[in-house]
Parts: sequence; structure tokens; C-alpha cells
Amino acid sequence: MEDIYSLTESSSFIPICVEAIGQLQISLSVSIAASPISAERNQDFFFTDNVITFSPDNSQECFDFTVVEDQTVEADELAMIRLDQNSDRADIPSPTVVVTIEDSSTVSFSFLMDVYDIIESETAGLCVMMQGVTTRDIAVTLSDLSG
Ligand SMILES: [Ca+2]
Ligand SMILES: [Ca+2]
Repeated sequence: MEDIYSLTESSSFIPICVEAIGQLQISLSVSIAASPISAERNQDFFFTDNVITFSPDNSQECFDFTVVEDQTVEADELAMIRLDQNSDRADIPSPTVVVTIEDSSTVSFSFLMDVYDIIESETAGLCVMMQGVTTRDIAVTLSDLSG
């Protein structure tokens, strides 16, 4: 497996590929499984845990890691993919990789009204609305055009 996988929430899936390095004259199997870190299985990603059988004819297998595109602005989410040996003949020097799901959701901001009429010496309340869902703080800067 590569050391780091990264994909955006909107990019649907990446293949996670496992390669057997060395000469095989018999079949060996390893298990591959995802475990959530901050990403939640079946909510942020789909991955089918599997047993991979390597044989003299088969030295590479790839599995789709599928991301769920939601509408929530949130921190990047992490999941771990882990290989486990089913035989002491299979050596797995680096058994885990981390997959980073980069958030690509947006929220939009608008003023409640297009035009505000104020009489001199009065104060107007400007209302800014946010449309969308966020699990983290987002700041907008209000400034006038006078500089
Ligand atoms: Ca998400
Ligand atoms: Ca999101």
C-alpha cells in the first residue's frame, strides 16, 4: 500500500492497492480492514473488509474506498486501512495507511435585505444569513466601501 491516501469528499472513490512482494509458489492470504479515526464508516466512507489471496498468478489486488459527499462544512476526516497476516509466512512491515477525506462542502452567506434605508442619526442592524450546515466556526468580514 502507499503510505498516504488523500481524496476530496466530492471525488467519489480511490482504489487502495495491495501488492505481494516476493516469490510465491503457494497461496497466502492477508486481511484488509478499515477502521474509522474521525471519519465514520457508512456515513463518511464505504469500504468492504476483505481477505486477499495472493498466489503465483496474483500479486496485486485493489479495493475501492468510497467517500460520501455530504453538504456539511467540517474538518478533514481520517480513516485507517489495516493489513493483518493470516500466516506467519506473510510479512507486513507497514500494516496501516491513513486515508484523508478532504472536506469540499461550502456554505453561503447573504444579507437579509438587498437595500437598507436609514435616516441620519439612526442605526440600522445589518443581518447576515448563512445557508448550509457547518460543524466548525466560519468567519466573514464585513467592510464598507469607503476604505
Ligand atoms: Ca463528511
Ligand atoms: Ca463535508
